[in-house]
Formats: sequence, structure tokens, C-alpha cells
Amino acid sequence: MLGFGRNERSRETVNKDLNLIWEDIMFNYTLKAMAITATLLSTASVAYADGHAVTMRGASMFDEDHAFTKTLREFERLVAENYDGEVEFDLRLNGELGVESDYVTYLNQGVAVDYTILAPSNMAVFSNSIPLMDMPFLFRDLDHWNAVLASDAFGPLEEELREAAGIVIVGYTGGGVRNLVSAEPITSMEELADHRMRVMGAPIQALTFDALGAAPAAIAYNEVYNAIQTGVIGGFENEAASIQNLKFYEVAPHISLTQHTITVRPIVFSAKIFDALDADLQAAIFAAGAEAGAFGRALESGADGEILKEMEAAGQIVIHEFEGREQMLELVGPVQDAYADELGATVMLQKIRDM
Ligand code: MAV
Repeated sequence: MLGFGRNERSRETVNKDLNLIWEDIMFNYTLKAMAITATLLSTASVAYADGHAVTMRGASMFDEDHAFTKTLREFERLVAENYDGEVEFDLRLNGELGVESDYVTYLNQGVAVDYTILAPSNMAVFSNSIPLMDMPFLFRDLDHWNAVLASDAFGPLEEELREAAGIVIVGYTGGGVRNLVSAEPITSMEELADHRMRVMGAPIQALTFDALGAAPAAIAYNEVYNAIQTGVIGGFENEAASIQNLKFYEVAPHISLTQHTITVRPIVFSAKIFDALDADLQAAIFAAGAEAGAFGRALESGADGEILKEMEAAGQIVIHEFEGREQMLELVGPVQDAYADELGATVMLQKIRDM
């Protein structure tokens, strides 16, 4: 794990740190890829189209109660309903097959996991442009988020992802609001200064929180709980559904309402598997992805505030207002502009902002 440091560091130093984070991520991916080969090839996912039932394997980091799992169940139900042939699903829950950063590799290689839901930032290892979809402060509010998702604004990113990662986006869920989650209260820009926090492994995530004065580091999701418990970091940022499902409140009970991200979570398929399916099943998957995505978005965005209240009422979290959100917006604007410029996505970003 790399990346902590003072926010006054020069851009050059930050870039060096990010390169190190990047190397760290790549190294971990290589190790994981080797582990997959060793342990999963014998149980590789199955997608026969030879007259037998097609069986596809999915993965969720959560149990049946989480919006992602419910969305995947709805997706499965709709695929079966839309398809004339026989199709079966084997959805592994509770992180049995790892976390999203593992699933990305599996999908790319066409082993172990055929379909799942992923944070765009967890796909950065294959495509530096895909994390634009979930960079902090991209959306003004839920209406804006809805308008962008109803448009074709992300079309070019989808194409690039298929090309670069071998991952097909078949729908969009999400709708959770990400806030700071920490062991101690973080209620102002002063308290955020030098706050050691975990971010997802996309450079734009680290650059954003660095610009806000925090000390971000990319850490795998399944290491966050322990890292907070042992004091390696002071917290992270996440949405209500996942804080509740994985009981992060046990180690980080303070939620600061920075509301910096409304999540976009593609429902994804391994292209290697998808391309081998018959055309009717592919069509059924696209139709199911669109409908299950709408189901999941309504579910998670509708429940987000309620879940926070539930956790508060149960004495699991303390909710804090955050002073300084306006300042945050000013600080991240130039970071977003520079990122879009680097990707050649300035027009796309402007189109999204103008919606
Ligand atoms: C939440 O559990 C989800 O948004 C999930 O898609 C992310 O991968 C995760 O947070 C995370 O922060 O890595």
C-alpha cells in the first residue's frame, strides 16, 4: 500500500506516488492472476451453447440483502424470462470469489466469473478513461445523474472498455451516495487535511482527494476494515448500502456528509464468454441488463437515506454535516479538467456538465 503524504507535495511528487500505486496494483494483479490459474482453472465458469443448458457464474461481494446482489438476482430472472433456451446461474456471494478488483481480471481472462457489478474505478488497471464515470463530484444531484445515465454520454467509454479490457457493459445500476467514513469525526477541510484514507485504485480518485488536502492511498476493499482497525488509515469513503452490509461502522462509525459521489455501477459481462453465446441469449442479456439496472438504481438510490437513518437509529453510526463542500467543488474542478484533457475527453466531460 502506497500513497500517504502531505498534500502540499508537488504535482510531480503526486504523480510519482501514483506511479508507485499503479505498480503496486499491477504487481498485485499479476500475483492474483497466477493464483487464479492455479486454483480456478479446474472450476472455470461454464458457458456451453451445444444444446445443453448454459450455466453462467456471477459474483457479489455482499450477501442477499445488498442492492447489488438483488440487482444480479433480478438480472438472472430477466435473462431466463427473455430467453427461449435453458440457462442457469451460479451466483457466488459474500466475496467468495474475492473483490471487484479481482473480478476485473477474471472477466478479462474469461475465467471464474462471467458477470458481476463493478465500480468503474476498479477497472482502471485496463482503461484509464473508464473511471471518469465515477469520479467524485461528476454529478450535481440525482436528477443530473439520472439524465446522464439516460443519455448515451458514456458510449465511447463502453467501447474503449470492451476493446481494452474485454468487458461488456450490459446495464447500469448504482445510485448510492458516497460519504467519508472514519474512525474519528471529519467535519471540515481542516480536519480533512492529512487524513489518511483509502481510495479505490484509480489515479483520478487519489488525485481528487489529494487536491482536497487528504492523504489518500489505494487499498484493496477487503483490506479496508483491518486497515482502519489497526490504525493504518483513519477511514475511507463509501455508500450506505455497503457500510451496512459489510459492517464497516464497527471500526468507522463517523459519517461526514460530503456527498461527493453518486455511484455509477455497470453490470458487466466477460467478452470472452459473451461472444461465445448465441445471438438470442446475447439479446436477452442486454435487455435484462437494461431492466435490472433500472431496478437496481431505483432500489439503491431510494434506500440510501433510509439505510443511513437505520444505522443511526441502531446506534451504529454518528452522522456529521461537513463544512466546506463548496471549497471542495472549487478544488476538484481543475483536477477533473486536467484528467479529461489527458484522456482527450474534454468534450465528453463538458457534455455531461451541460446536461
Ligand atoms: C462499494 O462497496 C461499492 O461501490 C463497490 O462497487 C466498490 O468497489 C466499493 O464500494 C469500493 O469502495 O471499492
